[in-house]
Amino acid sequence: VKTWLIPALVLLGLQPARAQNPLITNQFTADPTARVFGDRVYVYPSHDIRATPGHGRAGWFVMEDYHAFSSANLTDWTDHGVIVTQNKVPWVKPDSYAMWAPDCVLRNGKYYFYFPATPQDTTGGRGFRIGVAVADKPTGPFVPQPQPIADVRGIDPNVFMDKDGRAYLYWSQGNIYGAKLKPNMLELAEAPKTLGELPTKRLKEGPYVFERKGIYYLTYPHVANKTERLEYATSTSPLGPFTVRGVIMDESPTGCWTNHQSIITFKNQWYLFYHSNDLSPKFDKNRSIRLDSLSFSPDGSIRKVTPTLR
Ligand code: FUB
Repeated sequence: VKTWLIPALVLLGLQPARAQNPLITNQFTADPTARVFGDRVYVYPSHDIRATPGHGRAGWFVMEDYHAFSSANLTDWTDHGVIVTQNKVPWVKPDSYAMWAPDCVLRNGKYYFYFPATPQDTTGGRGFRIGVAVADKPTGPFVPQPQPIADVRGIDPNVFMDKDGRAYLYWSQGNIYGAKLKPNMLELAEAPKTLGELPTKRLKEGPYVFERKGIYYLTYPHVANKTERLEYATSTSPLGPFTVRGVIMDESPTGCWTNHQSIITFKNQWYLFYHSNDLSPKFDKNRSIRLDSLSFSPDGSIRKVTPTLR
């Protein structure tokens, strides 16, 4: 479609078809956390790469850094380049290729980027820790903190900023945990707790919390059958107790074992960001981020989202 024709087609109600999903085609991307900062949507995904001899484990997730992307129209995306890389974070085990699902939030003019990785120092236990890097702009430069967050072990950090100014950190380690953050955004203000009656069987991970009309929504991928589907629970308080409500997106029609979500409102429309394996149909550890619009029923329940085709 000629660019000059687009406004006329929109006016006539004939929205031209424009490539949308997957959002990023110059690299593999997964676990998209979308945030609205100013008049743009920023997306902070994981960055899947392929293992090469001596670099990462073949057949598994291989992730060494994070890029940030932004868009003013959800169609044209700018790649702002690498914002955090594994061998420049003091506490991360070199060449561990385990920079899994991140998040980024704005507080008092500073951008706080939360990311999981495997540490050099495994005193007190092996497994993932969660770190923070801080910047003055959403695209960095981000300065990593010298140590991971104390008393947190797990993956998939998510930070929810409530309207009263309080911030909460959520993460997963078999179960989903949450705790209030101190105003410095770098330390827990209290002991972690579980969040209520979530599914007890099979893996659940990737917490993402948002609030709408006084209802707190805890969304998470859960392996209900073979692959992860996106489910949600609600509460009247950010740390629960949450009650399971239903399914946001069914299991992958293309067999992608993981999914991972974030939900935002932008220009009066709600959107679900998630991932699939569009650019790598035969290897589901090389994923691609997607988005579709999302809506609510009058009682506040989330209407199920069907992934759009490419
Ligand atoms: O991307 C690596 C892991 O796969 C994430 O941390 C999980 O949420 C799943 O998407």
